[in-house]
Amino acid sequence: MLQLPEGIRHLPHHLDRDEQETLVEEIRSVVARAPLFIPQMPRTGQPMSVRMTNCGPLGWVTDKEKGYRYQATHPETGVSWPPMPSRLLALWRDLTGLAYDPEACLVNFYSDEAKMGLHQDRDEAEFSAPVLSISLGNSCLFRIGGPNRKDRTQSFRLDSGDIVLIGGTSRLNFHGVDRIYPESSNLLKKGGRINLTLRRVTPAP
Ligand code: MD3
Ligand code: FE
Repeated sequence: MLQLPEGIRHLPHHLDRDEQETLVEEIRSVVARAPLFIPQMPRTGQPMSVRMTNCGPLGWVTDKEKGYRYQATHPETGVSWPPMPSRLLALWRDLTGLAYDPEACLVNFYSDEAKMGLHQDRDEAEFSAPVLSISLGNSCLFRIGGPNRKDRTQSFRLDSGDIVLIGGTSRLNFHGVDRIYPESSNLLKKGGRINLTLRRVTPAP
């Protein structure tokens, strides 16, 4: 595998099986309070194949009318997002070394057929803070390019328990998930993959 772009740290199998199981239980509690929704592309209303929810003070949502944004409440129930589990805040603190908390944890649920097209994450007002990504369940083929859509991309596999820290000059790089590898993990009994991304949304204090 070639070298990762500057600012990207991949920590393979950072979480052991016990920690992964506990996190999945905590995410199940989040989903019980904030059900998975089907995000829609701005303007077209085209549904994404990934289902989503959030925890923390802010959550990322998207629909046909209002497009990509962060908001404090669930788009369908109108209820505030559940709090971020303290072990996620502890992971953020330990791995980023930052004194301030993330504001959003986006929970992406991929069925074995789901994928996510190449995109940039630029709906945050704070790009100096890193994004912390946690993979759980089936593995995926992740792709990352540069700051322009036409830039060369490289692909690598993300397995259950892997963490990726995205910071520095890579924060605005294009990236996506090309495919899920069915039956590559037995963490989730019904298959699929969960990805958690912890983010700072408003300017850091
Ligand atoms: C590289 N999620 O939620 S996580 C997303 O696996 C998203 O669900 C993917 O892209 C997933 O927006 C990838 C790793 C990741 C997250 C944010 C990034 C990589 C990134 C931001 C900039 C560059
Ligand atoms: Fe992204």
